[in-house]
Amino acid sequence: MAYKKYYLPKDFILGAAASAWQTEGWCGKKEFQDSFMDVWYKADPNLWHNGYGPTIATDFYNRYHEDVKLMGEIGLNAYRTSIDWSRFIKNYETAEVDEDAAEYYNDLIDDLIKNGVEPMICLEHYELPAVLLEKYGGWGSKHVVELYVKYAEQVFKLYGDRVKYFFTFNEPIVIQTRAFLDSIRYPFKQDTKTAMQWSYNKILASAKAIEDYKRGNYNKDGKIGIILNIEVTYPRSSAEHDVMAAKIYDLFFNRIFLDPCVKGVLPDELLKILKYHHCSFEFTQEELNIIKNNTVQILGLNLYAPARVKARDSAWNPSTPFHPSYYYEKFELPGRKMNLSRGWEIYPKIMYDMAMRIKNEYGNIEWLVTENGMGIENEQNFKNEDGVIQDDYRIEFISDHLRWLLKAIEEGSNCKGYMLWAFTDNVSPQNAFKNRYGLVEIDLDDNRNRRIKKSGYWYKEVLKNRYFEYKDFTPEYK
Ligand code: BGP
Repeated sequence: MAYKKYYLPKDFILGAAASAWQTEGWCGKKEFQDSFMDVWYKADPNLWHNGYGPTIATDFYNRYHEDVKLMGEIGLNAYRTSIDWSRFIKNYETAEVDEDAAEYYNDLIDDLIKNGVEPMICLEHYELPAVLLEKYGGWGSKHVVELYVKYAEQVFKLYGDRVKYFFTFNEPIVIQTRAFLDSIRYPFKQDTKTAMQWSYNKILASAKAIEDYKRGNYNKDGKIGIILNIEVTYPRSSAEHDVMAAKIYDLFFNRIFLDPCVKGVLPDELLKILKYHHCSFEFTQEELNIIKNNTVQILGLNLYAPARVKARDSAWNPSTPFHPSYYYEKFELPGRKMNLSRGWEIYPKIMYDMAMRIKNEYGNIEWLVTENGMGIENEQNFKNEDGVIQDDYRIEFISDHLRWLLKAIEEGSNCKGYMLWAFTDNVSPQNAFKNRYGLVEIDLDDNRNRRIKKSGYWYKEVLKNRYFEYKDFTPEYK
């Protein structure tokens, strides 16, 4: 098999990502500073794999110097994490900053910069303060939107001079979809209208934070965007009913955020369908103007797997509340390649297809792959005699996805970088440490000690040489 060299464009950012709640642990948090993730875990730790959760996580709060040093050694161009709103603020109504937390984030950011790693900061990676859920119903409340904007402003004021990349949210659709549409997660409600209101309010909150950021003029090189988990959506067939199913899926799970965040307008078709099913969200013209005038300056996309859908085969149960799957069913393509640990299809061409969509339908806006990666169970079985995990599958996964992305860039995509999920293994929602994602292992049997995996050494070489080698030919890649 012939191998080919794939070169990274000159200023292409090759980095890695994580979030506050998935790494930090509760150390340093005051008693009232629970986040949504914390109360979800506390509600029933048994639902979390082997009982692990955010309690200690990777103990990043105490070990960040060690981790940042490793990032520097590997030569990461950038590291994305979040600020935990629930930790950072002491009084959520006035947005009074918690000095200890502010000092910790300050030092983390400085340390990253000192080690040559560009910090990227996300303002919400599901870390909504739990008390705001209890008191106001969380993101369903416009008051919470205002509190978020006040909090965001404090972050900009403290770190905007040094942080050049801010993101208002990570995957803002996820919590309400799982909790209020699918009802598979805490607080286990089924309420479509609430789910839709959460989505809309987050769109509004994002636009308001962007407005605030632009007004503040914190950094002449600074940019602000949002991170979406948009899925490339393929219909089962080219038949009209399947294509329609895919269109509606795309509307509810992609365009609902993508259109307002990038184009400033909510899709009309979506509003019509919601009205028809009596689950429209509440909005005002003034809010729509704010959304229109404050679109993102950069877009982050988390790309893991495609969505494949078909028209429904079975009738809808009319006694259940409306769910977008009224119009579609998920479809499993026979023969598809799978990551069985996570249950996600592996289809690297999504990088290219998404890049082309952003180029052709979203004004070729500047964007980054803010997450892509491979979570694998029982990785300790892949250790060599020196104890180093031989994760060749991860190297293959990254290479294959990256080269599709590079092909898109050659064809004019405005993609500026690729951030692997994740730098170290960390805690997933409910799956906890089951599936390992990191370039660096967190050894739970050995005091959470860090050990670079084979993929970490490989990443280091790619970062140094600015190219990698991969098979010259696979059936679909031309
Ligand atoms: C993304 C989230 C991350 C991370 C990742 C891996 O959706 O932004 O926080 O968790 O998925 O998925 P999982 O942790 O479910 O395996």
